[in-house]
Amino acid sequence: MEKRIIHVDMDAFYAQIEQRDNPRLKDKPVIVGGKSSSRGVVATASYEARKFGVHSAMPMSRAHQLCPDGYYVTPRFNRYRDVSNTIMEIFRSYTDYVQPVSLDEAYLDITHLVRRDMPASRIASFIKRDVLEATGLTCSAGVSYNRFLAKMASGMNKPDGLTIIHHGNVHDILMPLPIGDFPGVGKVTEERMKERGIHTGEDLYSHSERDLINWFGKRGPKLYHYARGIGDDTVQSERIRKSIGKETTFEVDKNDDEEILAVIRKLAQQVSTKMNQYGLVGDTVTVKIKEFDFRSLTKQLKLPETIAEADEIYNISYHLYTELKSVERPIRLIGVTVGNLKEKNFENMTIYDFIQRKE
Ligand code: TTP
Repeated sequence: MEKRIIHVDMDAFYAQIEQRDNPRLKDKPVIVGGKSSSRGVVATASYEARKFGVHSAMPMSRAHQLCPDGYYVTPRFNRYRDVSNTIMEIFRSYTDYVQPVSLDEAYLDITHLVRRDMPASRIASFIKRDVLEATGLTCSAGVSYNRFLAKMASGMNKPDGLTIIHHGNVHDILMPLPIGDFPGVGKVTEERMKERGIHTGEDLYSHSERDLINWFGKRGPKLYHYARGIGDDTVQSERIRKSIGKETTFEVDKNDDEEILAVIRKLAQQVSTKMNQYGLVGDTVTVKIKEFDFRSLTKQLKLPETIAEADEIYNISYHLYTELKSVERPIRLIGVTVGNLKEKNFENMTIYDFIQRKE
């Protein structure tokens, strides 16, 4: 049966909270971020500030140039965490299938709640109402039959939007879409697409699955499906995650330490990004390898304190890898996992710990 998924995303999350808590900031260009030193970057900007061209991840010094009369605020992560807990509780009062993506964003599977007289869009409007009543904050919701379309929909009418993508409008929405707006198309893939003359959803749509596999490998089928509005519709409702891990299977077995370590570095970065998105830290690191003949080996280290940074995860993984890997035996898979997770104590956090672009 076709699913009904809602993606909820708070509008200019940190900035909206600051405006709510301090009425002087209402309707003003508010920029939440580090100090205007060279390292400071913008975490988020209120919609008023975005009119000046200020946006997330921009250096604060640049923001000051664009918006000299803006109201600059340092982030208060504990405050944001509290609001996050409140909205997640609201979501869970509707359905057990809630998958948080970050502090201010989640997917909800509400398939079982839909009735003829209770369409998914109405449920989404109730959720928006509850969030507003409980927190005084607006969010945007997207409703569709899979996750990527729901997410696309939530971004379409921000702020305070409610957008539905259904079979009747999906084609018209996807065809003109810039290729970089499709999931999984980062800067590098976008460039490779453009070299092939693929600039929009329509260009993507015009190619066969075989072509896309030839050009983009394993991602080919996914891209082919995205252009047709087909995507993953599972909402993972792990309430408490025990571990966060990433692994890579090589197309050809590998035995070169340098190459494998480069992959480990990437995996450590991905794990760290995920942990930061969920606001988690952990104190065990596990490295798994699968040798060419499918023999699986793992090694784990329990640390005296928790970590979440990519470099730390990498350094420990490096040691575990060198202990596991036999010189003579090429491997087909490598994985890095951080376990025994806890919520990060936002008191001790600096903005630099948190600024990480989302996937
Ligand atoms: P987003 O939901 O990506 O964006 P947003 O809340 O700024 O605004 P909107 O969705 O309406 O466009 O991010 C949620 C929060 O995460 C954001 O308020 C601040 C934080 N964040 C960072 O710290 N660094 C970043 O680079 C991004 C994108 C977000």
